[in-house]
Amino acid sequence: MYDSTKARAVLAGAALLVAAVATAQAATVNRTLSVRALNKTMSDGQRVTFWVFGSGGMMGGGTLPGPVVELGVYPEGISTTDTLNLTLNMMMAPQEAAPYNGHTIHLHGADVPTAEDGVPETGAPVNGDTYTFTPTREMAGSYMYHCHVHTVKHLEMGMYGALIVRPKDAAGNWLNQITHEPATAYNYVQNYVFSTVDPAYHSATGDAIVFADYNPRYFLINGNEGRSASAPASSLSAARNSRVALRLIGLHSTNGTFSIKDGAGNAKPFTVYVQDGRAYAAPETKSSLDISPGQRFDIVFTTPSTAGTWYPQIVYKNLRDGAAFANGTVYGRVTF
Ligand SMILES: [Cu+2]
Repeated sequence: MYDSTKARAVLAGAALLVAAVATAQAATVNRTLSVRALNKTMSDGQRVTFWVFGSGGMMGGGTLPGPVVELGVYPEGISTTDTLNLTLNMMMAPQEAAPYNGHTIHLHGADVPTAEDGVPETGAPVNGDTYTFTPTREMAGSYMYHCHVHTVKHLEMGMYGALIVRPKDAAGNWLNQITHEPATAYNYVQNYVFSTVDPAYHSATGDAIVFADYNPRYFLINGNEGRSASAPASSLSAARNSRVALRLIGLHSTNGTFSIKDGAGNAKPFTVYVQDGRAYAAPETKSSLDISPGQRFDIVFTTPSTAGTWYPQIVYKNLRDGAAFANGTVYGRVTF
């Protein structure tokens, strides 16, 4: 005979268990970033001073780009969510002269209260703060953080990093997917942070005339020049017939066209699942993608069944006329 009392008790017990798991899994991610000077010798022998974010404490170093910050979001039906508390430590931070001294963290593309937006013009403190961000599950994808003081200068000084909103399962484990949609699953993932450098900006201060004209000389992926296919900015060794996800994050101050080419120069297809932190209703398969400053695209491609090498690459282009910059192509590499 069917025991409805027992069935109800089992259901109630299951509901309690789900509630307990859901409460336990939400994470508060506390990260502290500091600002440090970083000297880098470029491919032409010139030394450029960057300002970069780092995770270190008082004397800790910084990296170009800054540390990757990851935040989890949960499957449908679970109401809790991770919260990021990102604190900017201003101890020993290198500074521009007044009135553009100070630094902030702007969580680009994230939906945050105005006071946490890191924009000095709307009242954000420029001497250190804690920036709070709680994403919803619809926000899975790639974002960026950067300093919003004297924006183009501080940004291209190196004050940026990747902010990744990643799906978790119901138990709180990371999923190797772009979103909760299983079609976005990957075997390998890499960030491709795009940026450009006009060294004149690095020494100019205040309202110098140099800021009227942006003339980049160095072109980067993940802080590296990668000027030829044989000396790529980023490389990955992947299995054949596997799925590779690239998180394309536009922190450059120019235009850029991204593609993936084989050794013979033929463009290979890839599928865009998420743009600017929002999933496409219908994923789009492309062989070329224009990426403007501030844009992000989460893409996946499948490696072939035969051995070879493909070259994800970006051609940086002038904002004014769309002309490709000399030496403005930066290569990545995927071998399989
Ligand atoms: Cu700054």
